[in-house]
Amino acid sequence: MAVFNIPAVKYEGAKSSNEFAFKFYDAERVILGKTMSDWLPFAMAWWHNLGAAGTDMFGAGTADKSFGADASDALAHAKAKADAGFEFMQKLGIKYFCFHDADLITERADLAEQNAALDAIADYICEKIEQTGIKALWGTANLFSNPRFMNGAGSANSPDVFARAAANVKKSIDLTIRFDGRGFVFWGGREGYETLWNTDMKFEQENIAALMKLAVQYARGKGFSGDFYIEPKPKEPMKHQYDFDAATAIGFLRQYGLDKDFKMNIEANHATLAGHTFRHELRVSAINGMLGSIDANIGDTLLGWDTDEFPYDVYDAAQAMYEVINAGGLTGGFNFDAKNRRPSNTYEDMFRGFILGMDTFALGLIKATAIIEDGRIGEFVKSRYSGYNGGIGAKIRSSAVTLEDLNDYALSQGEPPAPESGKQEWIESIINQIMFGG
Ligand code: XUL
Ligand code: CO
Repeated sequence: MAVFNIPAVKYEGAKSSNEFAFKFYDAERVILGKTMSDWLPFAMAWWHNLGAAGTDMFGAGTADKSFGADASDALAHAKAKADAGFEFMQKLGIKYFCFHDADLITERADLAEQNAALDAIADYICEKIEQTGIKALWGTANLFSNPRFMNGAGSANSPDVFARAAANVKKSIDLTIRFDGRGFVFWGGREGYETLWNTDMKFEQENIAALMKLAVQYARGKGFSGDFYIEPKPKEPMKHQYDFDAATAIGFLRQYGLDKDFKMNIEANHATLAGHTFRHELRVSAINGMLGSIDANIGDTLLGWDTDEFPYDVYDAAQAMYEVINAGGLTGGFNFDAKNRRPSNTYEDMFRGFILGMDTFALGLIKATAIIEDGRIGEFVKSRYSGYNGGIGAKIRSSAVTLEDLNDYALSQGEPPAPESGKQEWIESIINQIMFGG
């Protein structure tokens, strides 16, 4: 029996006034040699979509996420969530989901009981995967909600907590493999500190790396060939989190020899919390060969926390897609780590959120493609560096000069030619022309 009283969502075009239709996301439309659905492997976040009921610091939930089950019966509720989730993804044409172990079924304190409960719901989810072809984009272990992880997981001062975190990672890898996942995420929500007075930062970072190494060894031994991801975030819940931003996380991976197995999972709202743009984090990841996957959402410039809103800003999405296209696409996908606003509390709103997000990224893809095909900006960027194509520039690029050579060159040439305009305003008006010129 269907949970949602909404038919499958179809593409109807920009003029459609059907609120349950896509205006821009046309899965089969070919853009730059690939279909939209290949460019945009969308994923549903199990936790927000099937779990988050609108609770905030000031009040109880507003949405009913029982999906018709008795929420006190853990397995019945978990199955109802799975039923709702697969129906929802099928109706939207979404092929992937992302999950934490703890999202799948109510957590038990006892590890053996917890693992048995996870196995029971995993059997059910595997049947759904078999029936629908929908699978995991990535899995992860929730190493931040339970009070046992209050001092961290990999970074915990207690080896017993470290061991429990490792056990949860092991189980989450097993589930990810069973769900045919493309990747496995580490988001270090409690891997950081509240005060340096009580913290051995070096010790904690070495231990986080050790946990990641153990995870890689185990998963590779089980035949997992997907990517591992770090999902950087600078703060929240901790005052300072070690995976502050992409540059920091990449440095960490290189320091501990993890860079061959890991890439970045970049979340838009985490980028802005770190004082960067979403696009900046994508560029840093891409130029280091580590752009893996995206948690697609948006923050609010007036608020200082992770609001996890559905992305609606086409200008922002176009910039993101410009980076993604230039990087050749993602090996991961676009996970809507996004939730409805608290007053958007109906089942219909779940659809509205995804239609908004999918259309926003479809428009981003269309507009970024237009910017690339227009060519003016790409050409201009190339021409800005063209001085390096020959002469002294080519020698600098091929490391064929010494500092003394450059000194001699500078002496002989006199004052360098006047610098040329960076033409930012011209570029920005081209962007507006392409975005809004029809
Ligand atoms: C928290 C966040 C997480 C990760 C997975 O800010 O983004 O949901 O995506 O643990
Ligand atoms: Co996220």
